[in-house]
Amino acid sequence: MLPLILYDIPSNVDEIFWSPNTARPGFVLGYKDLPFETEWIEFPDIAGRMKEIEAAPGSWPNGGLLYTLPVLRDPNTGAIITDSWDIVVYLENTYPEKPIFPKDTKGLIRAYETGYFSQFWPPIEFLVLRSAEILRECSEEHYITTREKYFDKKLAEFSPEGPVRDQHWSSLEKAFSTTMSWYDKTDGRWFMGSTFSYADIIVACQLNWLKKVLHDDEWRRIAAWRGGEWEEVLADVRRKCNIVQ
Ligand SMILES: N[C@@H](CCC(=O)N[C@@H](CS)C(=O)NCC(=O)O)C(=O)O
Repeated sequence: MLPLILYDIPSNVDEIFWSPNTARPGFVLGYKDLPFETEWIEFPDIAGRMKEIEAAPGSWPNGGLLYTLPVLRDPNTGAIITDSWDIVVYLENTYPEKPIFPKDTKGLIRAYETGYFSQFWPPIEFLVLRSAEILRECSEEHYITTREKYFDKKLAEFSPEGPVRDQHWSSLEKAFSTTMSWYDKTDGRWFMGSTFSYADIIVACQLNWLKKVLHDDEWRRIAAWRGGEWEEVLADVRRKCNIVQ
């Protein structure tokens, strides 16, 4: 089997996915033991390279058209897929061993994903601010300019320390406690009890993002919630998906 190619965005932290969008297919590839290679593309180069390989554009949360990563190319079938959800569905259909949507839960997990993401929208400007800090110089400018345009404000106004930042922290805490209350309703380790699924990968990739972009003391603050439970969830899912870094 030829290795699949995952197109991802580099950072100055380490050579592994930081973005939750690209991490999700990355974790699924790892979980399914599928060989893959990463092609790293800086933000300003995404559109050019994606046009070159004839990948379809993705979209902004407001619906605007934009070339986005992740994109997956599978040289075994010739498929080129844009968007993390479409990629993981493709992987599940093409490589069904070790299912990530067990017991026919694709629709339910899709609904869960929407609900889960909506909780992380209120503090998004804080998370974007921190994400900008880990990008390499050539991506940083593109990232900041496009996000300032999207949110219609300067980066310095995204999450200034004081009441705005405090509000972001309380919405983050609320998002995590809501998620934990969902986990608490099942009996096993995973979102679906004793059955591992893409729902756990969604949660872990969000944690992975925060751990990579937040300052150390900020991540410690999250890790301290519920006696370190989040750190454990992340570690468990990473292990399950053979993510070593
Ligand atoms: N819903 C999409 C979102 C993808 C997305 O927004 N990707 C960002 C990187 S994390 C991107 O490529 N943005 C391109 C740009 O800002 O120019 C998915 O899950 O794949």
